[in-house]
Amino acid sequence: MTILLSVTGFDPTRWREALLKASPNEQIVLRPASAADEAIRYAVVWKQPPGVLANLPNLQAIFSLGAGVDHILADRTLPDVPIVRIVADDLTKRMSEYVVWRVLDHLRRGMTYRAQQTARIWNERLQPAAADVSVGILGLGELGRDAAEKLRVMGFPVSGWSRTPKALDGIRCLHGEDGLTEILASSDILVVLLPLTAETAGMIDDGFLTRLKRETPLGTPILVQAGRGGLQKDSAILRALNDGRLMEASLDVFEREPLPADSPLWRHPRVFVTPHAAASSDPAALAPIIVRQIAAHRRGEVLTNLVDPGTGY
Ligand code: NDP
Ligand code: OXD
Repeated sequence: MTILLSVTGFDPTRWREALLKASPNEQIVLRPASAADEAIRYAVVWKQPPGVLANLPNLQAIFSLGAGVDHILADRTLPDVPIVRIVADDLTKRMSEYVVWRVLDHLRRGMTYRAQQTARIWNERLQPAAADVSVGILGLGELGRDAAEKLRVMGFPVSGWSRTPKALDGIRCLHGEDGLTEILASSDILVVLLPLTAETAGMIDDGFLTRLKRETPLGTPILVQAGRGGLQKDSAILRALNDGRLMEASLDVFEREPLPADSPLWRHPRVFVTPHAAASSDPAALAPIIVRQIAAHRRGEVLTNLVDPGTGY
């Protein structure tokens, strides 16, 4: 049986090796494939070039190399087969580490103290307690729920926002348009862990940023964005930083990636940039999960972590 591996944006070698290590008897082919298209039963992809999956008559499922699937669904020639996304402890823990890291760094005035260190300024800043700083998380899925729980344990009052209603211990759960208004108006630090879909595309715009709180214990609100760059208008975030609607931002994702060298976000003193690295997909941890799913499917078991093409996540 043959698995097609189609990857854009990074070298697929580590994935190929990890897939083969987890399943030595499979044939893994890279596009352009050397094997006949009829042999290909499964595709494992990250940002596959459009059309690559269109003419595989025996394709049974597509696996995303990450949690998000917007990169797959963007292909208008996609065949009508199930799409499976990554849900894995390894990925979830990495994202929660990023969120806790960024939230604590903002809480403990990391940006200010780094600037003070450069200028050799000894000046202790007002330090609110975690209990006095509310964190709102947009997206209460696999990643948002874990981050919410870890922040709650650290003493932050945490709210979360999702599309459908939720009930989570110790977390204020909001949904729908009224829920969005409430979470934007009440969060001191806003964390975004939403998928990119038709509903969420471009939502972090001027109007959204104007709905944020005016004053917080840290000054004005702080944005931590690790969902997808397509959710935001980079220029709107810059305007909000410059006119004081936002105090600081940690951005892991951008409208265009890699972030263009001339983007003012690179050199903004109150922006912390990471290169879409909040939760990297680690081949050694994730390839065995994909291979186990493929093996189970071949035994006739149902696939899990399926994407709903209707909602787009
Ligand atoms: P899930 O599918 O588990 O969760 C998505 C959450 O978003 C759900 O709570 C869902 O609501 C909510 N949601 C979706 N659409 C809307 C909407 N229109 N309004 C309100 N809430 C909405 O995804 P994950 O938690 O696993 O991952 C989230 C995203 O994180 C990925 O799609 C990907 O884009 C991004 N990501 C980024 C990484 C990085 O390194 N920067 C790494 C990994 C993922 P409901 O619960 O009601 O369905
Ligand atoms: C993902 C990502 O979706 O790495 O997993 O962005």
